[in-house]
Amino acid sequence: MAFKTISVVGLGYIGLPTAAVFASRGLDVVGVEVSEKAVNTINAGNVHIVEPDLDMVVRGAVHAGRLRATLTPEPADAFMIAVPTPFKGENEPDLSYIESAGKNIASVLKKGDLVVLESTSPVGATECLSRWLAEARPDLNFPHNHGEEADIQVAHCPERVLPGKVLQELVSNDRIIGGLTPYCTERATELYELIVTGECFATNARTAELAKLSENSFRDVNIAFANELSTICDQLDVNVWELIRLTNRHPRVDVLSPGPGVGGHCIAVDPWFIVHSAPERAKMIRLAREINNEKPLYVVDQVRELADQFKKPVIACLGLAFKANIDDLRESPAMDICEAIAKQGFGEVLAVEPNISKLPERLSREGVVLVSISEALERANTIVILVDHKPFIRLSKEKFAAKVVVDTRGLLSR
Ligand code: SAJ
Repeated sequence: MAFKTISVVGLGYIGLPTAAVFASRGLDVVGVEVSEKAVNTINAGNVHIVEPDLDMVVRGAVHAGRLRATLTPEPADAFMIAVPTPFKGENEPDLSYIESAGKNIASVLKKGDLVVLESTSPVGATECLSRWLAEARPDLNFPHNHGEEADIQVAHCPERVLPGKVLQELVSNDRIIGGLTPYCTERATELYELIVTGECFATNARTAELAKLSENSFRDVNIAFANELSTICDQLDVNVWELIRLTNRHPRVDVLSPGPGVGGHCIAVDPWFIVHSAPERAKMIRLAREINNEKPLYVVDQVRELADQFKKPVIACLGLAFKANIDDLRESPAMDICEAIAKQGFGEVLAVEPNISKLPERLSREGVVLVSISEALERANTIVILVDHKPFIRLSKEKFAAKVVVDTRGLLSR
C-alpha cells in the first residue's frame, strides 16, 4: 500500500526538516507539535529554528498546501516520531516524550499504519513504544507480541543528520532501518525510499538503536583521545596541532581535533544511554564522557593562570556556539567556559559571537559584554579562542601577536 499522508510528531530540529522534505516530494504531511507558537509560525510558512535553507523548503511546502502543523494528531498512513530523549536523574534516558507522543497518536491509528521512531533512543525503546501503543489501543494487534500478525507496523530509523547540513544529509545519508519484525522493516524502508538517495540498510530495532548510539560514542571516544592528547602536549611542551597533523600522515591514523569540550545535544548525551544500559561493560565510553566533560574546566584553569599576569585582565572569549558557523548556544562548552571565567572574577570579560545579536541572560547577568571582533582585539589582553567560526579564521595572525592566547581550536596553528 502506498503512503499518501504522513504525520511527523515533534517539529523540531529533525522533525520539521523531515516533514518539509516529505512534503516537497508531493506527500501530504501533517506535523504534530505541542508548542502552539511553533504551530502558528509553521502554518504561516515560517520557521522557528535556524538551519540553512529550511525556511525556503518549509515556505514552499506550506504554500503548496502539502505541509500543515497541528496541536492534535490526525489519521495518517505513517507516523514518524521525532521528539527529544533527554536525561533524567543520573544520566538516565527519559523516554517520557516518546511515551506521550505514542499515547497521543494511538487514538488515530488504524489497521495497516506504520509508526517509526526517529528519536535517538536506548536499546529496547522501540519495543516499549509498541507496548505503550498497545495499552492505548487494545482493539489493535502490535508487533512486540503479535509478530507478523500485527495490525500496526513499528520500526526504528535513527536520524543521523549533522546540524548545519540537515537538508542535504536527510536525503543523501544512508539509513539504518530496524523493525520489530521483518515486515515492519520492509514497510519503513518503503517510506524512507521516498526521500533518501543513500542506501537503506535493514536490521532489527535493537541493532538500529545501538547503531545510532555507537556512531555518536565513536566520535566521543575519539574526541576524548584528542582532548587527552592536548593536555599531555601542554605538559610536555609540544604543539598538539602539529603533532596531530604529523601523526595523521600515517595511512591508518586519523586523530580528531581537540577543543574546549564536546557540546550539542547528541554526542555529549547519547554515550550515556549505552553506559546506563550496560554500566559494568561500558568502561571506555564512560571515561571518554568524563574526559570530554573535564575539558572546559581545564581551559578555565589555563585562562586563570595566564590572565593572572595582568594587573587588569581583560579577557575576550571568541565564540559561544557549540561548534563553528552555527548560532546554537545550547549545551555549549564555550558558554560554560565564558560563564565560569566571568563568575570567578578573573577580570573584565568580553564575548564575541558573530551569529547572535543578543547575549544570553546567563552571561549578561555575570557582567559579560557582547562586542565585535575588532573591539575585542583592541581592548583585551587575554584572548580565549573557543570556536573556529569563519570570521575568526580569516583574521590575520598578527592581530594576536601582542596578546596572551588560549587557543582551544588550534586556529593560530593552522
Ligand atoms: N568536536 C570536537 N572535535 C572534533 C569534532 C567535533 O571537539 O574533531 C566537538 C564539536 O566542536 C562539538 C561536538 O564535538 O562541540 C559535536 O559536534 P559534531 O559536529 O561532531 O556533531 P553534532 O553533535 O553536531 O552531530 C552529531 C553527528 N554524529 C556523528 O557525526 C557521528 C550527526 O551525524 C548526528 O545526527 C547528530 O550528532 C545527532 O543528532 O545525533
